[in-house]
Amino acid sequence: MSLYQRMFETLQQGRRQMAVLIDPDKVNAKHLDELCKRAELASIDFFFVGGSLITRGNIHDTIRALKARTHIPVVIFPGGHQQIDGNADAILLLSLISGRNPEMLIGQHVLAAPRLKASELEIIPTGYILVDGGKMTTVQYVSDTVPIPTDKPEIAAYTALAGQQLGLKAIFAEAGSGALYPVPTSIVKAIRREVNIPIIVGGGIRTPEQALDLYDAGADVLVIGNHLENHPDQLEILAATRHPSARIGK
Ligand code: 1GP
Repeated sequence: MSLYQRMFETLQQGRRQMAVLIDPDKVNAKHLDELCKRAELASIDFFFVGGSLITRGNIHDTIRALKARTHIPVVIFPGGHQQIDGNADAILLLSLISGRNPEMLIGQHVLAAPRLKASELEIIPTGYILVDGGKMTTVQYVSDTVPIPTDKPEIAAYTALAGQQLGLKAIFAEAGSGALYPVPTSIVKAIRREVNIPIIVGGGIRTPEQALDLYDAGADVLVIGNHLENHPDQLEILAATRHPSARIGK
């Protein structure tokens, strides 16, 4: 069964999923060891690997290191066509549909196409939607696109619907790494009303309450990066929000 089928069937069963995002610039072997151990214990669903701007790190080394340490599927979350690596299990082939920058809508994809064809990577065509997260994030700057304002859920919803109508297989609503606040629940709810493909949400998620609210709003997969880089000990408590009983006892 493909990773996408598994993601889709899991959401149809009403089960929530979580991905830990690894930024190759910010990990070392010790950190990766700890995250992999904690992620295995917490049965994290995916590792996402990539970044809008990688300066010091090497994504290929990071993917190899992850594959050597864990059985959790490794999914490339690419900032550009250079980040393709056939050693991963799958790639979110992102088209930045909230923006109007042709390079991010189709340009990078043309450059990526021959290497993707030659690889055995599972391709998950994904509509990438940037939403304002309270500050200018790297993805916003590097992609040269304007995020959707937080008080415009209808724009986000119809952008997502257009993505689904174009045949995209998932929607990724993104506030940007290190955003001051995550994608608002009003936006996730509006997207949920319009699409029946998986909704991935990331950027600025730090607390179990934020995670629970986003799942309740309709998110299928939450992505957490920054916060776990600084607080790997929080992985278990964040992972527990996938379970419906997580609010009990609060
Ligand atoms: C960024 O959505 C991811 O692309 C994760 O964001 O690093 O803020 O958790 P954070």
